[in-house]
Amino acid sequence: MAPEMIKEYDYAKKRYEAIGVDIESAMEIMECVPVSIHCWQLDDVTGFERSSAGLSGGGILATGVHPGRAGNQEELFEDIEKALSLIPGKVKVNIHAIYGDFKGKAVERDCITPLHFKRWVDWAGENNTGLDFNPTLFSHPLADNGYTLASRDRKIRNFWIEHVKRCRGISNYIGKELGKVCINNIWIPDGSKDNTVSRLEHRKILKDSLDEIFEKDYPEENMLDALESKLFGIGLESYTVGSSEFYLGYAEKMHKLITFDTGHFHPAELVSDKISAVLPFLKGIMLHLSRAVRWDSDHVTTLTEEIIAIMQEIVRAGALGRVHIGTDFFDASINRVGALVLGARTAKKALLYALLEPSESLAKYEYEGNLFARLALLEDLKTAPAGIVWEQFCRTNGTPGDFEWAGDALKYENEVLKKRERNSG
Ligand code: RNT
Ligand code: ZN
Repeated sequence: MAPEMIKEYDYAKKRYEAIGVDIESAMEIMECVPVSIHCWQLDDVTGFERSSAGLSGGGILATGVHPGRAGNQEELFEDIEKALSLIPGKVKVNIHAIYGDFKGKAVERDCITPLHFKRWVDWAGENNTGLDFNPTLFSHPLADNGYTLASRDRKIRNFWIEHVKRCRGISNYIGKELGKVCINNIWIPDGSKDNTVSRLEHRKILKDSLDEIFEKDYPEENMLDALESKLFGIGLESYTVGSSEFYLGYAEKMHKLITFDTGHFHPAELVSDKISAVLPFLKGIMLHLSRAVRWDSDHVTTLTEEIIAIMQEIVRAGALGRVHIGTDFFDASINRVGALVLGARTAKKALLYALLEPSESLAKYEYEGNLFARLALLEDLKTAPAGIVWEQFCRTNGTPGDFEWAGDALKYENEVLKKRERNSG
């Protein structure tokens, strides 16, 4: 370490020690907690199906025509490896069923097998990362009429039930092979643009479909099931079958994880406050960190007060073992690799910030009813030297620090992304 870095780090250490925070133990925890980065930021949720025309339907949308989208497995691996080199500490990679190794063949979604994901498993093994998984219930003709698992049409429903069952099997295979749990997160686009009268009917159908999907048990050390709710999607403004209440009820009853996507709630609702509300009842939580801007739920995650509050709630609850941190956004208008790295670094930075909290003093003030002292400590913490500790975390992991990594991402754009054939979108 350069002498000036040592000096800065010692200063930060003393400053935190003075308020009862041990930065070394915060760093140790940082080394153990992975962030699951979503691969679909790198290709605008296009995937590798032969017929793939890109993201369509389901009320989600990637906007922008920035050059350099990953167009095949090699390019995607190349981009993820670049991202890994710029994200300090442990990472998992979150993939979707449409990213299978289909070798140019048309493989229907109700026919995918673990073999289609062997390449991912080999790659993850070589790169020492875990993988998470998602069935893909959008961008498909059988998802075009608004309903998949909640469809009244038995044929449509069966197709998607089979798809999700296979995805659970694939997640089990991935987790077993890698020796790291694979979370299979189910999000469905089902809903309607306008006033819907059969609300209960579709929800009962969804419940029955899920019951059928979960008939088979897999070892928990290999795979865990998660259910992701949503408030609404574009073109699906009036009715969402998989609402928050629906999945909370289901997850509690069936011992599943709930996925909180930070863009999937009313703007006045806070995911940070939902964490402690569901932990007494649920098996665990998967987080999709994103940033909602007006009607879009998928802007790049930045270090907002809410992202910090989410991490503080996890740390304060001692729930790092039950809350799985991941990102989920799509921005096709800027350097895609840089955007992914930014979101992942932010998630980790927020976690570090939360770990640098003098929990004993704060709790003591609260028990004593000294609420002024609690407020003053929380306020002063906002300008404590967390950035210096973050720099150290980057350095010990051989990763560029702040004000350096973005230059690397830009260089990669100039040297690699801009040279790709499909030069826009
Ligand atoms: C959509 C959900 C879902 C997707 C991915 C692609 O609103 O957030 O998680 O973003 O499955
Ligand atoms: Zn999501």
